[in-house]
Amino acid sequence: MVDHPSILVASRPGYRVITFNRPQRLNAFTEEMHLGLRAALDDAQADPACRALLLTGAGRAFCAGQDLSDRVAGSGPPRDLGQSLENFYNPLVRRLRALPFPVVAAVNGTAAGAGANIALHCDIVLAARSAKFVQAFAKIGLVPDSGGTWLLPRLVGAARARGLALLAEPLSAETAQEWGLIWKAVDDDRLMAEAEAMCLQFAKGPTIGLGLIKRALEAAEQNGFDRQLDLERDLQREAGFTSDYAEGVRAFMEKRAPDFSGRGG
Ligand code: T3D
Repeated sequence: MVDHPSILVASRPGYRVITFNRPQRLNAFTEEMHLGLRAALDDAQADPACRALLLTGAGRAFCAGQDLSDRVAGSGPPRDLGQSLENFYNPLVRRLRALPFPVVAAVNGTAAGAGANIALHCDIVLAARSAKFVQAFAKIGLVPDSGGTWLLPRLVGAARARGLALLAEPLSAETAQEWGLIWKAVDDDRLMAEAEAMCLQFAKGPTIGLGLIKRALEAAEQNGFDRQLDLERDLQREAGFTSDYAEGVRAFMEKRAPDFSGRGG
């Protein structure tokens, strides 16, 4: 299993915990960290026993976005930041949204810049009550990236998206919950226990069905009503042929808990 200095991976029954591990820099991303995360995601996706993922940060932050220490203007030509998005951030957030199993973010502290948007692309976002979300980009003259300009208006509406992006002020976990930006704010000392319990629940779930739910909701961002109905028909057909669906119905009729395998066929 991948273990990079800046990306720690722990295996649990049915799921993995990936921890951003550069606490002295509030887990800000370097190229090395991107490569470590990419390898950890490849590894998790290739493992049929991995049915959910938990993302969190070491120390007092979740992630402070891009590490700015090597972005200070020097004597050479200015860096092409579009290339950085093309090579690293865009593939990462596309990947997170497309993973065929649920991804839970346990936002343990500040999530800033791309770090905030990476968290918000996860399927379920739990945040410690002390955590904050900061669209920090405007403070340094940048545009919210990693899908931020797409995601924010969809999650919280145009007015709040504009305020968050243009003012770049920290938003508390509780307000984030109230606004519908995240699933839930939880007491700091309960965060990891709640996140792990949720991953365990997903790891015992009908994985193919859960992946199909993700696909349906993803497509709904683009589709009109009729197209979405057609997609639901197709995905329901696929779900209806899984052994987990048969088990789910059997368990319901027998008044017992289902024992989902997470496999198709
Ligand atoms: O460049 C590209 O590739 C394009 C892509 C860009 C994607 C992006 O994410 S751009 C946005 C980058 N991130 C930021 O602008 C956030 C910068 N950080 C902050 O605004 C604040 O640090 C926080 C709001 C996140 C937290 O504030 P606070 O007061 O809790 O902590 P602090 O004292 O500012 O930071 C603690 C240390 O972490 C400090 O180092 P020191 O003084 O103890 O040696 C600070 O410099 C360091 N740190 C925090 N964020 C970053 C960082 N070092 C490098 N890069 C960071 N992003």
